[in-house]
Amino acid sequence: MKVTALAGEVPAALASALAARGLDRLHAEALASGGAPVALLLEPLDESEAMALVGGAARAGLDCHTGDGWAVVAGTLARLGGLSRPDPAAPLPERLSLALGRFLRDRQQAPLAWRTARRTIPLDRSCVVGIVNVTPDSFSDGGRHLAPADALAGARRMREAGARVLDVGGESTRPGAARPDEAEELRRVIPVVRALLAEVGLPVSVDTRRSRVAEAALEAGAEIVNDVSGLAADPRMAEVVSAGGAGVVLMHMRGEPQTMDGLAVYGDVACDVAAELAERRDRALAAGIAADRVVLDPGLGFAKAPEHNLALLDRLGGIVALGHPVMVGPSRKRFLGTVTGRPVDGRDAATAAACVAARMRGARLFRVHDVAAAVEALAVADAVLGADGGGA
Ligand code: PMM
Repeated sequence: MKVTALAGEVPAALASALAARGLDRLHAEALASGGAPVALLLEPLDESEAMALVGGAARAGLDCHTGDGWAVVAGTLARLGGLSRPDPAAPLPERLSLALGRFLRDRQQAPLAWRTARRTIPLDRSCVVGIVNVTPDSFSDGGRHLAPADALAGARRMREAGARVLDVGGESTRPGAARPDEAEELRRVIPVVRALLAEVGLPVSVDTRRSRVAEAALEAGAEIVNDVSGLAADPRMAEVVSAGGAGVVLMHMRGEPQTMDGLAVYGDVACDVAAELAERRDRALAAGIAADRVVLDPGLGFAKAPEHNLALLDRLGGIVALGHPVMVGPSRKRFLGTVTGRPVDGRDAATAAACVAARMRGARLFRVHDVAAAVEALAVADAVLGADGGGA
């Protein structure tokens, strides 16, 4: 007898092995998806919930470890489905079955498109978002695009290189940066949004924490709001996004760019960031923003030490499982300098590598300065992931 490890991405490997042995592809994929490995941390739990979970997990054939107020359950998706199905003989406490049901629903939703104010952006392949910073002081490209004509020339090159969205920002959010007032931010951003829409023809996103700037940009034709505060900085922002039907990027950050470095303290960074982003997402949905307009972003470099950024890239699955497309913005950031020893202007290859790592963990959108390098690297990642028929 021959034993072959169907390693790597388990569902894709399983589906291919079954399809190669005569099962039709859809049937093979359905069977294989149940074989996907899952490991869940549940907390806080009271004692009766923990006891019920231990019993339910044993009956469902899942591994379960419990501690003080928490439990870890591990096994396959199919077995987790078994645990969450109502069992009249031994029902799970309601809070537990609701939480498991929500996890399974979100995980299933794997959206392959992003709805914005003007279109639906397909995400069956990687989407590279080109950065157009109209700031005098952004850490890597400050001053380069300050004049609309320069912004336009840069954006045209990004389009030729394969960018599918342009992200325009008028405020530098590097640690400790001084904030422009609202009038100055509007003065920087709005003419560039108009010029890009008239001349470049790509969807425009506005990178702002101010509702007035978002509103003016949407009126000018922008269709996405990229808010590094996750809608927390301005109480009107959620309403503006919802009323404009805009796509929205909810990025994780703590505090303000001026204070965030002191807040990079985590018990378990991947779990903490996923939980804090889930809260932001829930608030956005409660404010009337449709789920299919929401993209989540771990906020690399925002209230994160270098090792936090690396752990977040490796464990992006916790954010992907929340059921929204995921964006990452590693471009030229300090943690890449820590890894490679390169200065800011020598980090584009490292940026492309970080994008590929994130793509392998399920990210779909990549906010970068050097579009050409990222597009090329991600084309390879997309091809590798697509090579098995299903992809990730
Ligand atoms: N990083 C910066 C600014 N905006 N938006 C999102 N969604 N994600 C990011 O990682 C992010 C962002 C800071 O980088 P820059 O000054 O080079 O634009």
